[in-house]
Amino acid sequence: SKPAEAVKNVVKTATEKITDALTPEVPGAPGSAPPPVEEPTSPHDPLPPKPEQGAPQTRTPTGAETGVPATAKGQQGAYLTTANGARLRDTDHSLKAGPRGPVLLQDHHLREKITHFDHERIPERVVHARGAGAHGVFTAYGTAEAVTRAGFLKKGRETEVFVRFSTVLGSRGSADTVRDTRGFATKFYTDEGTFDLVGNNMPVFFIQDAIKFPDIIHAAKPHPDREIPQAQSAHDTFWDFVSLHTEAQHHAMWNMSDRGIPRSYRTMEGFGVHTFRLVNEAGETVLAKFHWKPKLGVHSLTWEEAQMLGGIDPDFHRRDLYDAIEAGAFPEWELGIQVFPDTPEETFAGIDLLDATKIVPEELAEVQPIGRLVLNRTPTNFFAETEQVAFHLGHLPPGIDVTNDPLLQGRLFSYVDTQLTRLGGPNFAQIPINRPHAAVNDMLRDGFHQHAVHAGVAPYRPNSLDGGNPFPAGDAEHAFLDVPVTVAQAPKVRANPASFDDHYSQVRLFWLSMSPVEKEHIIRAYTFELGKCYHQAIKERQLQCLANIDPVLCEQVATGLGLPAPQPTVPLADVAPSPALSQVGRAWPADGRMVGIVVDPDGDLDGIGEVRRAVFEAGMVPLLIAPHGGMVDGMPVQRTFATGRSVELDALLLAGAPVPAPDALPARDAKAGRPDATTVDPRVLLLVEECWRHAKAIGAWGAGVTVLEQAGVAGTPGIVAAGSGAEALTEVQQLMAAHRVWERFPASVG
Ligand code: HDE
Repeated sequence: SKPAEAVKNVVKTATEKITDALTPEVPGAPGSAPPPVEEPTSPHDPLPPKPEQGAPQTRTPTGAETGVPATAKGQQGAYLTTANGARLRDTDHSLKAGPRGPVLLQDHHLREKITHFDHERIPERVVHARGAGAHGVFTAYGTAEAVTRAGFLKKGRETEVFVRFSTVLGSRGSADTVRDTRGFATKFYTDEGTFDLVGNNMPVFFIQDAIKFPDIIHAAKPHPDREIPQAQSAHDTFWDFVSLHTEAQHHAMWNMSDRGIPRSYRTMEGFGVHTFRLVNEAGETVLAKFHWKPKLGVHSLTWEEAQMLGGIDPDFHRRDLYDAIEAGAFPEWELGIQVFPDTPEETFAGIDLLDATKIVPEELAEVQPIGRLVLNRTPTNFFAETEQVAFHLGHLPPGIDVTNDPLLQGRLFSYVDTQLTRLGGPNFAQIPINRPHAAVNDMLRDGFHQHAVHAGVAPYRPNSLDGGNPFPAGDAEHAFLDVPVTVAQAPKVRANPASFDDHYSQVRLFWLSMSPVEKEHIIRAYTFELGKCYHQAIKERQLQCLANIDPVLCEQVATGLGLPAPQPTVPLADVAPSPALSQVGRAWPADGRMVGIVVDPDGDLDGIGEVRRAVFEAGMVPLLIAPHGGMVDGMPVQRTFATGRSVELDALLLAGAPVPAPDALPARDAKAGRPDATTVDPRVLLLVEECWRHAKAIGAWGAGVTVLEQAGVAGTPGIVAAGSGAEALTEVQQLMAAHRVWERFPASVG
């Protein structure tokens, strides 16, 4: 069903449902099911599938609708069976020669169960191993019709999609919030064939030519001897590569910026990175770059939050995506394109469009919206869908074609190739999540895991035995068009165009586009990452690169490292900043933000219910935080002082000043030399201190105001001491539009 309808049909608002999901089971609390009293023993059918779990499991390997319910490939019937459907009496005891005897080789159930288990794992992706996926719908505005013949971009067309977000460097079990690039890969199941837009949350890449991909990845992955560090770029081999291959400097600075630690997958931009070629009905072509713009704005974590989350909630981004969709707070993006004339030079405003280390600033070429993506369904099974989904740059519908970008050209080879090992053979397109929604009539046959039962005898062309089928299609039948661009008569060389040698001007452009606070974060990130390197020569070489980008940046990082700042070896580029690159200075919607409300069950509870309701009404998620679980004044507690940490909150409201239990954390305050602090529970003070450090808005009323005083934050920017809960919330909400209270961060660089 359409997302809008789905939203309307839920009785609770999305954020009410998120709050329910975050509420531990408490008898009587809204949203929590009563715990099962005893193990159910009377046979009944498997649990029903989640609502709206239909495609793509309901497609055949050739794309036809089967009408088979999604569960058909999963569990059926009430009774335990073998893989072959024979019902079983016992799955807990091996077949033995007497209760104390040896296990018999004839125990086929034991062997089947253990053999299957032994082979449950497949190789993780060589990059982007850690990910989270979701289904959704893409609706085209029709604004791209003039430049592309792609049917799914025609006005009003709705196309099912599957999106997989990922980190790049870490293994499957690594933390979500590490400093890294994020993958943003979208599979559009169009009726003219699947289109995979396999992008990242950064618009540039480390290298210009795919032949260097194994090199950069070998350098960035853990060191081969000890296999550490996991999911990190803060180590010698990464900075060795980046400082020696200076084309990587631009992408490296994006990673060192706040873009490297997104707040949520829902608050990331996405970029196709390469320039593509679009072709319309008339055969006219343009060059284009794809952009995803998140409805909620572009937000990041602070570095300390990211590090804390690595321990407190390593699944933070995966959980956030799942909770939001399950609750009906569907994440949304607009797809946009920058369009450039398809000239023989393949440049725009002097920028080489085939160089994936370059952007075209939005101020020079506007991002024109062409459609809307809504993610509205979580996967039923992580392995079947998120793990087995296989993207490929060559999955293109008619109307979208590739360019000669040497990075793109290499990717066109790599993505199919890697699936052969990862998914065990050439038939991965028949795995349910990968099945096209367009009818398939190929001449590919046999191979491991062949699921189709192909009829006919003549999988070749031309043939006369299968009635000539399949037939080639033309324009009238929407055949894919390899745009007949002229290929230059040129000598075979292993070389780049000269324009690819400019490795610094756009890094400087990015740096100059940052606000002071974002610059400060970049300086700290470089200082941290290089500080984690062992070899001084690598630090010095990277400082040289920074000097070529900006002397102030270089000096600040050099000071942090305790090394001299070198002079630039190239003239500093004269570039105009691109304000669109900064995340600071704009107002964003508050939808789905988390607001913690600290309550004192023994104190004044007046007005808390209204504030909680007002948070819901503002489209945000309230989390009640109390000294213990259960219910407070008829409201369920989502977090206790033991389970709640500041990092999952976007703002904090203090409705009380809970005192510590007499035996709680004894010697702490005496040690800190502030005996007066014992009047407020130190865990609440920690919450306030962290929220303050991470530049979150904090509001208090009633007894809560004393907490501000005891935490030593009263009267500082972004702190609201109000007369009532309603007043506190209103002011906090205004502060939240800027995402953070940026003034609180020191910014030494103008
Ligand atoms: Fe990838 N990349 N890549 N990459 N990439 C893979 O394919 C590769 C590049 C990106 O959620 C692999 O199925 C080469 C740029 C995403 O399943 C592999 C080069 C961009 C994902 C591969 C690049 C990306 C991958 C590993 C240099 C952004 C995850 C598993 C030319 C535009 C997709 C797989 C998912 C995955 C190769 C560079 C994005 C090995 C050779 C540039 C989002 O085929």
